[in-house]
Amino acid sequence: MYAQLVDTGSKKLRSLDEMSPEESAFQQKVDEGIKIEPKDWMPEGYRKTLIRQISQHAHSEIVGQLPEGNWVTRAPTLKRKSILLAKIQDEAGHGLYLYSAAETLGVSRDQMVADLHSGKAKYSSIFNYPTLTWADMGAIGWLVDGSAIINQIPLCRCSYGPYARAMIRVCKEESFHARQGYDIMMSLCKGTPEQKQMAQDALNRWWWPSLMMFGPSDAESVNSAQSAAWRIKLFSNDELRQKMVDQTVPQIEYLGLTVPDPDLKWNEETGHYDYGKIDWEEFTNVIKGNGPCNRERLRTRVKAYEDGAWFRDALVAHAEKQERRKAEAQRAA
Ligand code: BYC
Repeated sequence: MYAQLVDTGSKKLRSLDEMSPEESAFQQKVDEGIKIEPKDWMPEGYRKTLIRQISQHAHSEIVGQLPEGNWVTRAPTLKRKSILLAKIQDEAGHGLYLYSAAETLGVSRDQMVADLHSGKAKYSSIFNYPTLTWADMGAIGWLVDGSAIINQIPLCRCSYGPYARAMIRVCKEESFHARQGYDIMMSLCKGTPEQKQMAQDALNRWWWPSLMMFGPSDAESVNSAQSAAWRIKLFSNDELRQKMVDQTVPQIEYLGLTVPDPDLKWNEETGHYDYGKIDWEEFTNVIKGNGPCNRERLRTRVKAYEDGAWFRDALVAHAEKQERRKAEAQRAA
Protein backbone atom coordinates (compact mmCIF):
# COMPACT_ATOMS: atom_id res chain seq x y z
CA MET A 1 0.00 0.00 0.00
CA TYR A 2 2.84 2.40 0.86
CA ALA A 3 4.42 1.68 -2.53
CA GLN A 4 1.05 2.24 -4.17
CA LEU A 5 0.70 5.54 -2.37
CA VAL A 6 4.10 6.68 -3.56
CA ASP A 7 3.23 5.48 -7.07
CA THR A 8 -0.04 7.38 -7.07
CA GLY A 9 1.82 10.36 -5.73
CA SER A 10 4.69 10.16 -8.17
CA LYS A 11 2.23 10.50 -11.07
CA LYS A 12 1.32 13.91 -9.76
CA LEU A 13 4.66 14.68 -8.13
CA ARG A 14 7.70 15.84 -10.07
CA SER A 15 10.47 13.39 -10.90
CA LEU A 16 14.07 14.02 -9.81
CA ASP A 17 14.89 15.31 -13.32
CA GLU A 18 12.17 17.93 -13.12
CA MET A 19 13.43 19.28 -9.79
CA SER A 20 15.96 22.04 -9.16
CA PRO A 21 19.43 20.70 -8.25
CA GLU A 22 18.84 21.61 -4.58
CA GLU A 23 15.49 19.88 -4.48
CA SER A 24 16.70 16.77 -6.22
CA ALA A 25 19.67 16.50 -3.80
CA PHE A 26 17.18 16.88 -0.92
CA GLN A 27 14.86 14.18 -2.35
CA GLN A 28 17.78 11.78 -2.83
CA LYS A 29 18.78 12.26 0.81
CA VAL A 30 15.22 11.52 1.88
CA ASP A 31 15.08 8.45 -0.39
CA GLU A 32 18.30 7.14 1.14
CA GLY A 33 16.81 7.48 4.63
CA ILE A 34 19.16 10.30 5.70
CA LYS A 35 17.54 12.56 8.29
CA ILE A 36 16.86 16.19 7.42
CA GLU A 37 18.00 18.57 10.17
CA PRO A 38 16.82 22.16 10.87
CA LYS A 39 19.77 23.89 9.19
CA ASP A 40 19.63 21.74 6.02
CA TRP A 41 18.10 23.13 2.84
CA MET A 42 14.50 21.98 2.44
CA PRO A 43 11.67 22.77 0.00
CA GLU A 44 9.21 25.34 1.33
CA GLY A 45 6.36 22.79 0.95
CA TYR A 46 8.21 20.27 3.15
CA ARG A 47 8.74 22.92 5.84
CA LYS A 48 5.07 23.99 5.69
CA THR A 49 3.76 20.40 5.74
CA LEU A 50 5.84 19.63 8.80
CA ILE A 51 4.76 22.82 10.59
CA ARG A 52 1.13 21.90 9.84
CA GLN A 53 1.42 18.30 11.00
CA ILE A 54 3.71 18.80 14.01
CA SER A 55 1.74 21.80 15.33
CA GLN A 56 -1.57 19.94 14.87
CA HIS A 57 -0.02 17.02 16.69
CA ALA A 58 1.17 19.31 19.54
CA HIS A 59 -2.27 20.92 19.81
CA SER A 60 -3.83 17.44 19.99
CA GLU A 61 -1.65 16.55 22.95
CA ILE A 62 -2.60 19.76 24.75
CA VAL A 63 -6.34 19.69 23.97
CA GLY A 64 -6.22 15.93 24.63
CA GLN A 65 -5.71 16.68 28.32
CA LEU A 66 -9.20 18.15 28.61
CA PRO A 67 -11.48 15.09 28.22
CA GLU A 68 -9.43 13.21 30.83
CA GLY A 69 -9.03 16.27 33.07
CA ASN A 70 -12.79 16.05 33.44
CA TRP A 71 -12.38 12.88 35.56
CA VAL A 72 -9.47 13.73 37.87
CA THR A 73 -11.71 14.78 40.75
CA ARG A 74 -13.99 11.76 40.25
CA ALA A 75 -11.46 8.93 39.81
CA PRO A 76 -12.72 5.92 41.82
CA THR A 77 -9.57 5.48 43.96
CA LEU A 78 -6.52 7.49 44.97
CA LYS A 79 -4.34 5.12 42.91
CA ARG A 80 -6.43 5.65 39.76
CA LYS A 81 -6.41 9.40 40.39
CA SER A 82 -2.60 9.58 40.65
CA ILE A 83 -2.17 7.44 37.52
CA LEU A 84 -4.61 9.65 35.59
CA LEU A 85 -2.85 12.81 36.76
CA ALA A 86 0.51 11.42 35.66
CA LYS A 87 -0.90 10.51 32.25
CA ILE A 88 -2.37 13.97 31.72
CA GLN A 89 0.93 15.52 32.76
CA ASP A 90 2.74 13.29 30.23
CA GLU A 91 0.45 14.64 27.48
CA ALA A 92 1.49 18.20 28.38
CA GLY A 93 5.11 17.09 28.05
CA HIS A 94 4.39 15.59 24.61
CA GLY A 95 2.88 18.90 23.54
CA LEU A 96 6.04 20.69 24.65
CA TYR A 97 8.42 18.34 22.78
CA LEU A 98 6.29 18.78 19.67
CA TYR A 99 6.03 22.58 19.88
CA SER A 100 9.83 22.62 20.27
CA ALA A 101 10.25 20.38 17.21
CA ALA A 102 7.98 22.71 15.19
CA GLU A 103 9.93 25.78 16.38
CA THR A 104 13.06 24.38 14.69
CA LEU A 105 11.23 25.00 11.39
CA GLY A 106 11.02 28.75 12.03
CA VAL A 107 7.51 29.13 13.47
CA SER A 108 7.07 30.69 16.92
CA ARG A 109 5.21 29.10 19.81
CA ASP A 110 3.06 32.26 20.10
CA GLN A 111 2.01 31.92 16.46
CA MET A 112 1.07 28.25 16.87
CA VAL A 113 -0.92 28.94 20.03
CA ALA A 114 -2.69 31.90 18.36
CA ASP A 115 -3.65 29.63 15.41
CA LEU A 116 -5.10 27.04 17.78
CA HIS A 117 -7.07 29.62 19.75
CA SER A 118 -8.48 31.32 16.65
CA GLY A 119 -9.68 27.95 15.31
CA LYS A 120 -7.34 28.19 12.29
CA ALA A 121 -5.21 25.19 13.29
CA LYS A 122 -6.70 21.73 13.57
CA TYR A 123 -6.25 19.22 16.38
CA SER A 124 -7.30 15.58 16.45
CA SER A 125 -11.03 14.99 15.90
CA ILE A 126 -11.09 12.48 18.75
CA PHE A 127 -10.88 15.11 21.48
CA ASN A 128 -14.20 16.65 20.52
CA TYR A 129 -16.23 13.83 22.08
CA PRO A 130 -17.50 13.94 25.68
CA THR A 131 -16.25 11.74 28.52
CA LEU A 132 -19.49 10.62 30.16
CA THR A 133 -18.39 7.86 32.56
CA TRP A 134 -15.25 6.57 34.27
CA ALA A 135 -15.11 3.78 31.64
CA ASP A 136 -14.26 6.49 29.10
CA MET A 137 -10.88 6.86 30.85
CA GLY A 138 -10.27 3.19 30.07
CA ALA A 139 -11.49 3.49 26.49
CA ILE A 140 -9.37 6.58 25.81
CA GLY A 141 -6.16 5.07 27.16
CA TRP A 142 -6.73 1.77 25.39
CA LEU A 143 -8.23 2.87 22.05
CA VAL A 144 -7.09 6.49 21.60
CA ASP A 145 -3.55 6.14 22.93
CA GLY A 146 -3.46 2.70 21.29
CA SER A 147 -4.28 4.28 17.92
CA ALA A 148 -1.82 7.09 18.59
CA ILE A 149 0.95 4.49 19.09
CA ILE A 150 0.11 2.76 15.80
CA ASN A 151 0.27 6.12 14.00
CA GLN A 152 3.35 7.36 15.84
CA ILE A 153 5.73 4.36 15.85
CA PRO A 154 6.45 4.92 12.12
CA LEU A 155 6.95 8.65 12.81
CA CYS A 156 10.03 7.68 14.89
CA ARG A 157 11.58 6.85 11.48
CA CYS A 158 10.24 9.85 9.55
CA SER A 159 12.62 12.05 7.56
CA TYR A 160 12.70 15.11 9.83
CA GLY A 161 15.23 14.55 12.66
CA PRO A 162 13.68 16.66 15.47
CA TYR A 163 10.18 15.17 14.89
CA ALA A 164 11.48 11.60 14.68
CA ARG A 165 13.50 11.99 17.89
CA ALA A 166 10.63 13.60 19.80
CA MET A 167 8.43 10.64 18.85
CA ILE A 168 10.67 8.05 20.51
CA ARG A 169 9.97 9.22 24.05
CA VAL A 170 6.33 10.02 23.22
CA CYS A 171 5.78 6.43 22.03
CA LYS A 172 7.35 4.94 25.16
CA GLU A 173 5.02 6.96 27.35
CA GLU A 174 1.99 6.26 25.15
CA SER A 175 2.49 2.53 25.53
CA PHE A 176 2.24 2.93 29.31
CA HIS A 177 -0.95 4.97 28.78
CA ALA A 178 -2.50 2.29 26.59
CA ARG A 179 -1.81 -0.37 29.21
CA GLN A 180 -3.36 1.67 32.00
CA GLY A 181 -6.45 2.14 29.80
CA TYR A 182 -6.75 -1.60 29.18
CA ASP A 183 -6.26 -2.22 32.89
CA ILE A 184 -9.26 0.01 33.68
CA MET A 185 -11.32 -1.90 31.08
CA MET A 186 -10.21 -5.26 32.56
CA SER A 187 -11.27 -4.20 36.07
CA LEU A 188 -14.67 -3.05 34.82
CA CYS A 189 -15.19 -6.21 32.76
CA LYS A 190 -14.37 -8.41 35.75
CA GLY A 191 -16.69 -6.35 37.97
CA THR A 192 -20.48 -6.22 38.33
CA PRO A 193 -22.81 -6.54 35.30
CA GLU A 194 -23.37 -2.76 35.54
CA GLN A 195 -19.62 -2.11 35.37
CA LYS A 196 -19.24 -4.42 32.38
CA GLN A 197 -22.13 -2.63 30.68
CA MET A 198 -20.36 0.69 31.35
CA ALA A 199 -17.24 -0.69 29.59
CA GLN A 200 -19.35 -1.85 26.62
CA ASP A 201 -21.04 1.56 26.40
CA ALA A 202 -17.64 3.33 26.36
CA LEU A 203 -16.40 0.95 23.65
CA ASN A 204 -19.56 1.63 21.62
CA ARG A 205 -18.99 5.39 21.76
CA TRP A 206 -15.19 5.46 21.22
CA TRP A 207 -14.75 2.71 18.61
CA TRP A 208 -15.75 4.63 15.48
CA PRO A 209 -14.18 7.97 16.46
CA SER A 210 -10.94 6.04 17.16
CA LEU A 211 -10.99 4.65 13.61
CA MET A 212 -11.54 8.18 12.31
CA MET A 213 -8.38 9.39 14.11
CA PHE A 214 -6.29 7.91 11.28
CA GLY A 215 -7.70 10.49 8.87
CA PRO A 216 -9.73 10.22 5.65
CA SER A 217 -9.54 7.12 3.44
CA ASP A 218 -6.50 6.93 1.14
CA ALA A 219 -8.67 7.91 -1.83
CA GLU A 220 -9.70 11.14 -0.05
CA SER A 221 -6.44 12.02 1.69
CA VAL A 222 -5.12 15.15 -0.01
CA ASN A 223 -1.72 15.28 1.71
CA SER A 224 -0.71 11.61 1.72
CA ALA A 225 1.04 11.24 -1.65
CA GLN A 226 3.42 14.15 -1.10
CA SER A 227 3.98 13.27 2.58
CA ALA A 228 4.82 9.68 1.56
CA ALA A 229 7.31 10.90 -1.06
CA TRP A 230 8.96 13.06 1.63
CA ARG A 231 8.91 10.12 4.08
CA ILE A 232 6.85 12.06 6.59
CA LYS A 233 4.26 9.32 6.20
CA LEU A 234 5.63 5.77 6.03
CA PHE A 235 2.20 4.09 5.96
CA SER A 236 -1.13 5.22 4.58
CA ASN A 237 -4.14 6.24 6.69
CA ASP A 238 -6.05 3.08 5.70
CA GLU A 239 -3.09 0.81 6.32
CA LEU A 240 -2.69 2.09 9.89
CA ARG A 241 -6.46 1.97 10.50
CA GLN A 242 -6.50 -1.69 9.40
CA LYS A 243 -3.63 -2.41 11.79
CA MET A 244 -5.64 -0.87 14.63
CA VAL A 245 -8.69 -3.05 13.85
CA ASP A 246 -6.63 -6.25 13.52
CA GLN A 247 -4.80 -5.59 16.77
CA THR A 248 -7.80 -4.47 18.82
CA VAL A 249 -10.50 -7.01 17.92
CA PRO A 250 -8.78 -9.87 19.84
CA GLN A 251 -8.38 -7.51 22.83
CA ILE A 252 -12.13 -6.78 22.71
CA GLU A 253 -12.85 -10.51 22.62
CA TYR A 254 -10.53 -11.11 25.59
CA LEU A 255 -12.51 -8.53 27.58
CA GLY A 256 -15.72 -10.39 26.68
CA LEU A 257 -17.11 -7.29 24.95
CA THR A 258 -18.76 -6.93 21.54
CA VAL A 259 -17.31 -4.94 18.64
CA PRO A 260 -19.96 -2.31 17.81
CA ASP A 261 -19.84 -3.17 14.11
CA PRO A 262 -22.30 -5.76 12.70
CA ASP A 263 -20.25 -5.92 9.47
CA LEU A 264 -16.98 -6.86 11.14
CA LYS A 265 -15.69 -10.25 10.01
CA TRP A 266 -12.42 -12.08 9.57
CA ASN A 267 -11.35 -12.34 5.94
CA GLU A 268 -9.43 -15.59 5.32
CA GLU A 269 -8.13 -14.38 1.97
CA THR A 270 -6.62 -11.08 3.08
CA GLY A 271 -5.69 -12.19 6.59
CA HIS A 272 -7.36 -9.06 7.98
CA TYR A 273 -10.70 -8.08 9.49
CA ASP A 274 -13.19 -6.46 7.12
CA TYR A 275 -15.02 -3.68 8.91
CA GLY A 276 -18.16 -1.62 8.30
CA LYS A 277 -18.54 1.77 6.69
CA ILE A 278 -17.12 4.74 8.56
CA ASP A 279 -19.42 7.74 8.88
CA TRP A 280 -17.23 10.26 7.05
CA GLU A 281 -19.91 12.90 7.28
CA GLU A 282 -19.54 12.84 11.06
CA PHE A 283 -15.74 13.11 10.70
CA THR A 284 -15.99 16.09 8.33
CA ASN A 285 -18.40 17.81 10.68
CA VAL A 286 -16.08 17.33 13.65
CA ILE A 287 -12.98 18.65 11.84
CA LYS A 288 -14.96 21.65 10.63
CA GLY A 289 -15.58 22.60 14.27
CA ASN A 290 -19.09 21.18 14.68
CA GLY A 291 -18.44 18.09 16.82
CA PRO A 292 -20.15 17.57 20.19
CA CYS A 293 -17.44 19.42 22.18
CA ASN A 294 -15.40 21.56 19.72
CA ARG A 295 -16.58 24.91 21.07
CA GLU A 296 -16.27 23.86 24.71
CA ARG A 297 -12.71 22.54 24.18
CA LEU A 298 -11.49 25.76 22.55
CA ARG A 299 -13.24 27.93 25.15
CA THR A 300 -11.59 25.98 27.98
CA ARG A 301 -8.16 26.13 26.32
CA VAL A 302 -8.34 29.87 25.68
CA LYS A 303 -9.52 30.53 29.25
CA ALA A 304 -6.67 28.41 30.68
CA TYR A 305 -4.20 30.39 28.57
CA GLU A 306 -5.61 33.74 29.65
CA ASP A 307 -5.75 32.68 33.31
CA GLY A 308 -2.09 31.69 33.08
CA ALA A 309 -0.93 35.07 31.74
CA TRP A 310 0.18 36.29 35.20
CA PHE A 311 2.41 33.22 35.56
CA ARG A 312 4.07 33.67 32.15
CA ASP A 313 4.57 37.40 32.92
CA ALA A 314 6.16 36.50 36.27
CA LEU A 315 8.57 34.05 34.58
CA VAL A 316 9.63 36.69 32.04
CA ALA A 317 10.02 39.34 34.78
CA HIS A 318 12.16 36.92 36.81
CA ALA A 319 14.31 36.02 33.78
CA GLU A 320 14.83 39.71 32.98
CA LYS A 321 15.81 40.43 36.59
CA GLN A 322 18.34 37.57 36.50
CA GLU A 323 19.79 38.97 33.25
CA ARG A 324 20.12 42.45 34.78
CA ARG A 325 21.88 41.01 37.86
CA LYS A 326 24.27 39.02 35.66
CA ALA A 327 25.08 42.12 33.59
CA GLU A 328 25.66 44.21 36.75
CA ALA A 329 27.96 41.53 38.20
CA GLN A 330 29.93 41.41 34.93
CA ARG A 331 30.31 45.21 34.92
CA ALA A 332 31.46 45.20 38.57
CA ALA A 333 34.07 42.47 37.93
N1 BYC B 1 -8.49 15.02 13.17
O1 BYC B 1 -4.66 14.48 3.81
P1 BYC B 1 -4.87 13.97 5.18
C1 BYC B 1 -2.88 11.63 20.79
C2 BYC B 1 -7.17 16.52 8.49
S1 BYC B 1 -2.64 12.96 19.79
C3 BYC B 1 -8.47 16.27 12.66
O2 BYC B 1 -4.86 12.51 5.37
P2 BYC B 1 -2.42 14.22 6.73
C4 BYC B 1 -3.23 11.74 22.19
C5 BYC B 1 -5.75 16.78 8.02
O3 BYC B 1 -5.06 17.59 8.96
C6 BYC B 1 -3.21 12.39 18.19
N2 BYC B 1 -8.07 16.54 11.40
O4 BYC B 1 -3.83 14.70 6.16
C7 BYC B 1 -3.07 12.95 22.88
C8 BYC B 1 -6.00 17.45 6.69
O5 BYC B 1 -6.39 18.81 6.88
P3 BYC B 1 -5.36 20.04 6.59
C9 BYC B 1 -2.73 13.28 17.12
C10 BYC B 1 -7.68 15.48 10.66
O6 BYC B 1 -1.86 15.30 7.57
C11 BYC B 1 -3.52 13.04 24.21
C12 BYC B 1 -7.25 16.74 6.19
O7 BYC B 1 -7.88 16.20 7.31
N3 BYC B 1 -1.78 12.58 16.28
O8 BYC B 1 -2.83 10.63 20.22
O9 BYC B 1 -1.57 13.68 5.64
C13 BYC B 1 -4.12 11.95 24.83
C14 BYC B 1 -6.94 15.68 5.16
O10 BYC B 1 -6.23 14.57 5.76
C15 BYC B 1 -7.66 14.17 11.14
C16 BYC B 1 -1.17 13.18 15.26
O11 BYC B 1 -1.37 14.35 15.02
C17 BYC B 1 -8.09 13.95 12.45
N4 BYC B 1 -8.14 12.74 13.02
O12 BYC B 1 -2.80 12.96 7.66
C18 BYC B 1 -4.23 10.75 24.15
C19 BYC B 1 -0.19 12.32 14.48
N5 BYC B 1 -7.22 13.36 10.16
O13 BYC B 1 -4.31 19.99 7.66
C20 BYC B 1 -3.80 10.64 22.83
C21 BYC B 1 0.51 13.06 13.39
C22 BYC B 1 -6.97 14.13 9.10
O14 BYC B 1 -4.77 19.78 5.23
N6 BYC B 1 -0.36 13.36 12.28
N7 BYC B 1 -7.25 15.40 9.39
O15 BYC B 1 -6.25 21.25 6.69
C23 BYC B 1 -0.57 12.53 11.24
O16 BYC B 1 -0.10 11.40 11.20
C24 BYC B 1 -1.38 13.03 10.09
O17 BYC B 1 -1.45 14.43 10.19
C25 BYC B 1 -2.82 12.44 10.02
C26 BYC B 1 -3.55 13.12 8.85
C27 BYC B 1 -2.75 10.94 9.75
C28 BYC B 1 -3.61 12.70 11.29
